[in-house]
Amino acid sequence: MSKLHLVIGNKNYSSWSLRPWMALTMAGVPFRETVIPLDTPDTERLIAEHSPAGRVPVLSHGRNVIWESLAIMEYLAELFPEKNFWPKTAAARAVARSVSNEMHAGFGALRNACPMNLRRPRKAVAMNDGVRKDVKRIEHIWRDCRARFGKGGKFLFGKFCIADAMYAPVVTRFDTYDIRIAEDTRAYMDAVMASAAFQSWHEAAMKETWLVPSDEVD
Ligand SMILES: N[C@@H](CCC(=O)N[C@@H](CS)C(=O)NCC(=O)O)C(=O)O
Repeated sequence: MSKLHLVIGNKNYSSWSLRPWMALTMAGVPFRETVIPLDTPDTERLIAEHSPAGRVPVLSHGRNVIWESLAIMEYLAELFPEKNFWPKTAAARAVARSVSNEMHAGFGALRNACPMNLRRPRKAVAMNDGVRKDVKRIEHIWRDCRARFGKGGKFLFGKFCIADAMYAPVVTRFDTYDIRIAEDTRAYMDAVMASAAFQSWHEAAMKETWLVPSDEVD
């Protein structure tokens, strides 16, 4: 089988890149990675060498090139059915896909106000109504998934799946921006952040020196 090659952005800032990277790493699927620093004079040219959409993440696998974080993870789920990238039951899978798509398409207020920035010292920011609404909805999603499907483990559907990967950058935002959340939300965040995969990504992010000024929020 051809080898998987995942092209990603800076680990400190690239929230979309974190998603398929976490999914692959948590599943123990070997892959090669290339990091392209965002917001440099060379970024556009370097990404264009890999991605027809001009964005990261992008996965190549032999002649197949797959972009868009969720499409990449759908591809992985098809490639490795034994890894259960999605939950096993149709009911859980349907909800996992719903909340993953909701993440992919939404929560713009939170994403704009609180860009992923793992090196930022933990500090609260002023939250507008849009951010508060996003946080409330996300807490509801996590609580509901955990209650209905999470019995077999610490993650949204028990075992780590694509839905957890989709929300991993939100976990970091809630932490970095010291957002007031409930105890069960914190427990879920701790489970994601304690994973060896997240720790390894975080460690690499701490060593990066590239700066993306637009993602630096006081
Ligand atoms: N919808 C895309 C979003 C990808 C995206 O916006 N990636 C950002 C980095 S996190 C990017 O490539 N930025 C490059 C640029 O703006 O030059 C996905 O899910 O993969």
